[in-house]
Amino acid sequence: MRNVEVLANDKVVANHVTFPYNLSAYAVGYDPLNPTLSIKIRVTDTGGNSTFSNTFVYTAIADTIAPTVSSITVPPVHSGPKSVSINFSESVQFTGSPFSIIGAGPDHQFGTNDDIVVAVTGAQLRNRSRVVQLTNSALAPGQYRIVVAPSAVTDIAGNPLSTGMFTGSLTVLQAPPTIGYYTDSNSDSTGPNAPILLAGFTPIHIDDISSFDLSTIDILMIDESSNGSLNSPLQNREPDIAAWVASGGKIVIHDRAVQNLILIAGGSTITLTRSLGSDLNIANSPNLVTAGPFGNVTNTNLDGGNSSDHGWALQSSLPAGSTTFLIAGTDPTHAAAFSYHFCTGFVYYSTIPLDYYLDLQGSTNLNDALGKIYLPNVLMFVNGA
Ligand SMILES: [Ca+2]
Ligand SMILES: [Ca+2]
Ligand SMILES: [Ca+2]
Repeated sequence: MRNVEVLANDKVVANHVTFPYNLSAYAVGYDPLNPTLSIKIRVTDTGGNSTFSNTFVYTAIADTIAPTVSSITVPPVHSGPKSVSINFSESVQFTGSPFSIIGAGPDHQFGTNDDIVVAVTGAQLRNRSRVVQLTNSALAPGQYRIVVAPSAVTDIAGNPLSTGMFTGSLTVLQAPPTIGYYTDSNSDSTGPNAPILLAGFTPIHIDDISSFDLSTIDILMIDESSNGSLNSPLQNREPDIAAWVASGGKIVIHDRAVQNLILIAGGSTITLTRSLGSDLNIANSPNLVTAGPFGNVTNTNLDGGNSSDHGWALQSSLPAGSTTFLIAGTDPTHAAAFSYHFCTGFVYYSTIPLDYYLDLQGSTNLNDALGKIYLPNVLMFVNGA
């Protein structure tokens, strides 16, 4: 078969050359004195031989039903939706540039001084003219109104959308922050995935730290699973990671080696001692890590691990303004989990061998306490820091 045509009153109104030949056409040119509409199909083969279907006869009636807006949609894009689509009840046409987008602005109210006019630079008819797709600037999270000028949009018969101003609204939600995680010496591990999801964030598994683009994530989480030194791919990225944190990045480190990982985040003055322990205790109570939205870390529920911590930082060596959350053993000068600002960035560091428990190799109690309470609390805290 070469093509299939639809004829209305003996005029070709649609023609398809590809399977499955779903044809549609507008019954335009309605004449109230002669409302009869005869429809037939013509099929032509590749040799040029054609045949007609039966003729179907209908009595046409004028379209007096005004079009309506059935929905307004935006694609879910992390960087802020573009291309607002206005979906209509039927095919429409418009003249000029009748579409505008108004943002409610910081006060979340329309009609106030901080309202924002979003640039609309184009409007295209899609899906047999049932959709108008706007070309607009990216929409930051917030509330918006889509405004259509009066009478500027009509159906094909010329019935206007509305005699007044049409407005429809949409809300653009904040995309959840993304957390890139890398388990040094065991980069295949997906152990951090579940706690990150539980905390409401988007996990990004970093397999290869050597080429990873840090600008694509909000928080970098590094678990050192080696008891010795950093692997060379991570070592080679130290300057990049340090620069990223210094310029506003947030990093969460859990370090089995308790050696030089802290150097990647402005910790060169910190005095570390590597010593395996099984007794963690709360340093300052309450704090957002130990009494967070996912439950409480207590003086006992992280104890008894093999090990619970791999040592400590000397409290007096921590950068000015640090906060200590957990101590190793009962000596208050032995910080096992702490945070500090580094330039415009933020650092959370702990000597807990977290990778082991996120890979569910410890007891169920410890795996749960670290994966379902402690780490989600840490991530919420760091995200809000
Ligand atoms: Ca109509
Ligand atoms: Ca406003
Ligand atoms: Ca304890």
